[in-house]
Amino acid sequence: STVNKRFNKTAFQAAVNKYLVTKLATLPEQADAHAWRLAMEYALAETTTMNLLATEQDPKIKNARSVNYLSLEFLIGRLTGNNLISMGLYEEVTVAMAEFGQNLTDLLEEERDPALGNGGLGRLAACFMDSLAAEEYPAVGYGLHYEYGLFKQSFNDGRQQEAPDVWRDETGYPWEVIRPELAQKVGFYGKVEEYTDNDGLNQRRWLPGLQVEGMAWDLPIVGYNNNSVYPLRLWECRALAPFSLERFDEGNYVAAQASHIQAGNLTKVLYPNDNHDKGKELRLMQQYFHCACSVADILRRHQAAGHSILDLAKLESIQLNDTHPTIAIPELLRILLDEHHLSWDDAWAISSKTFAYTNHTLLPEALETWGEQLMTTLLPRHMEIIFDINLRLMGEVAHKWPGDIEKLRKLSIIQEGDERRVRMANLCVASTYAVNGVAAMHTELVKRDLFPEFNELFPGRLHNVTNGVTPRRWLKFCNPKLSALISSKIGTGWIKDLGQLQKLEKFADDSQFQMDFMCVKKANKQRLTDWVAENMGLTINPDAIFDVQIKRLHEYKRQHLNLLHILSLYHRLINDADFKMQPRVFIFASKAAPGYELAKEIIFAINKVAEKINNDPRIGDTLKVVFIPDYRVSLAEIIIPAADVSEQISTAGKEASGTGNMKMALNGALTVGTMDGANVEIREEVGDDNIFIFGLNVDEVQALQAKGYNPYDYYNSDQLLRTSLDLLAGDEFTPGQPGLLNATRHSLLAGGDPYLVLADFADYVQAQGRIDKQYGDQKSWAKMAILNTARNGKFSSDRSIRDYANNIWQLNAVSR
Ligand code: 26Q
Repeated sequence: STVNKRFNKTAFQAAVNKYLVTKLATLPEQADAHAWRLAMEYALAETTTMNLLATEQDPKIKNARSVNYLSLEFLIGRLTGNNLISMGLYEEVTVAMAEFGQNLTDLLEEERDPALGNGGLGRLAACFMDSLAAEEYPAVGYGLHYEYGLFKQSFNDGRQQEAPDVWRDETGYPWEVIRPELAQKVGFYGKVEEYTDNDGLNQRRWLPGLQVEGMAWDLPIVGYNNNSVYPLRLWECRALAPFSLERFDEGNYVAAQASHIQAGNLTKVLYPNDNHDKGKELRLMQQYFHCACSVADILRRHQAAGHSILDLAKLESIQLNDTHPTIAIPELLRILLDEHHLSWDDAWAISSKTFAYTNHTLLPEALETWGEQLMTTLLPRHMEIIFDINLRLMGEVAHKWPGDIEKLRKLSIIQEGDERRVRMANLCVASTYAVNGVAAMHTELVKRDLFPEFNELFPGRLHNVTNGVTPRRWLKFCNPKLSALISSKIGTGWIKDLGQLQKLEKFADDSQFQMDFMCVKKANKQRLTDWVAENMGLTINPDAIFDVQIKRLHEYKRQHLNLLHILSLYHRLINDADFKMQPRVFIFASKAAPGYELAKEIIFAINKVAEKINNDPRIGDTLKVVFIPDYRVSLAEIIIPAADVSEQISTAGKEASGTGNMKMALNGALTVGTMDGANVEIREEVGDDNIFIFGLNVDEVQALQAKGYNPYDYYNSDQLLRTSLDLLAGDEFTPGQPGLLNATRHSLLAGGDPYLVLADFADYVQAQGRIDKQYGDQKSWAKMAILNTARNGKFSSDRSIRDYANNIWQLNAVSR
């Protein structure tokens, strides 16, 4: 039976009134927007919580194969608007709240973003949960209930300032529900003991020196237009009170004591590093805490449904979102070996058929390794098991390549050196049944450059699953005007079947449709213009080209290449009377990891250049630079629909996929990009005429670096480049303080320019020139923009999830 009833406005309003009083201790006459919003969310959450439980209890679900998505990050963004759309209640609730004198749009603007992720990887996990629920593939998302999400960013004289992100209200977060009966205990430290069991068999067991509690919080992931609600289960770490130590020796007691305060706070804060591994003990503790709680919960569900532990791999698949939850593998093995007393072969057969791993990066500095010392101290039994896995792996390697020491060294899970380290990616490839890259090109590079030997040793294990984005949030919800226009032409089927957007192709030459499409774009640009005026006190021209680069700040993403182009335009506008260009607004939004000095310097440089250009009377409206602070999901929802140009300019071979590229193309922006990540597939879909590709490809990048790259070769021979870069050397943008922006310039010259910014500069400037020219022809620009919307249906996360379900998880949808 279905829990979804037709919307009962009177009952809903009564529930809102009830929560105003019982949860918020206020009355309708006194309530402010904040209280109204919370009461509304509590009222709506009644339905999602009931559906969550009904889905969980459904025998069809209990007996179906399901996937468990393990991720340290779920960058979900605001839930209310999205849930209203999925529940099909947007219009109804607009009316019901209006009768209280409350405007739904304003109420939705009141919600803070749960920023429980850094960037692409975390947002991908959120899109995947949305698509799992939409496609009704039985699923549980497992993550951490951070008290503080990614830091809030502000600028102080152009420099990034970080402040803690408090995403939960003092009264709680209406969409989440605490599940005390699902709480778990998690151990750390201690020792491994050998003992003889009742059958006289030698066994090993771990006696932790410290225990903490994992409390479960469920967020409802509401299936679009169906009755399925799956949990996103987030674990919160709590100190076990009273301080309880089972068995310990003197040394471990002290270690445990010292860590106790920390341990009680394990889930206080999300690590703000993106694509960089800072091997901190607390981070490893977070990872193990997440894995221990999640694996225990998976086994609990499996056994509560009456299934045998021996059938685990038949019913459950565990997807590891990067290597961050890798310790789930030795954790499952530990439970199978030490608690269920399975043989190694039986335990391994189950574990290695249960886990699959997604790789999101080739950057060496982002590949996780953990020191043996730390691992042994924190997780002594897991370290033993990792050595056991490696012993067998090395046996296989020696069998395949007899006498080949080099192969052993490359494939070993243990990296030898001053201190031995555990390579988490090697552990994953050796211990899972499927490994995937996140875009076609990335997967090829994983096979060719990262794991060629593994690819030979385990043929067929490496797959590609190209990333995608949810069309509900990234088109229907964030761009209501374009959604309405699309639906007026091709109906609403595209919302669940994004490939249907290709039906728009036949309107690409239709003058009326072109005008309507550009009219929607203009309205979205006006919305962003108003936002910038209101929040930043800056005036921009909505008729200018909106050129957008929104993503984490990283050298490989090359925001400084964008900056160099801006400097070249500034220079030419001032010094070349013949130089003409279409008015352009360059829009940045980006956070830098707090410890990434150069990234913060690049933010500072962009802000200082912006300040000067925006106030230069010689420039006027022609060139503006806006760095919008505190980039987050809800800001992306305003910027993306307003983008004309999408900057995807990473050094070829460095961006695994990108997903912002998909979002902007889908919303009718034209991409200027390198042959990197999913840009390659976007080009394949839209055709060479509808995208601006520039720069070295990955083979050329590798060849140039092999022969010895020298940035001065470019600096000395390209006058525009030299002039642009040298603008950063003086006090042009920092009056009276010459050299303040030198860090960025230095990194590109004496610093060696590791990401080949100078090598790609000239071609980038050319591509930008083509864009400028193209925009002058509004009709043909409109056509190209329409074709971008029409031809990017491939990049729905529904398609990604079906690829996973069919090729990796062997999962069937279960409709309720
Ligand atoms: C690791 C160890 C310690 C602390 C932090 C980390 C850490 C945290 C986050 C390492 C990496 C990340 C995030 C990586 C990430 O976002 N990668 C992006 O994943 C997207 C989804 O597949 C791709 O589209 C992007 O290309 C990729 O950069």
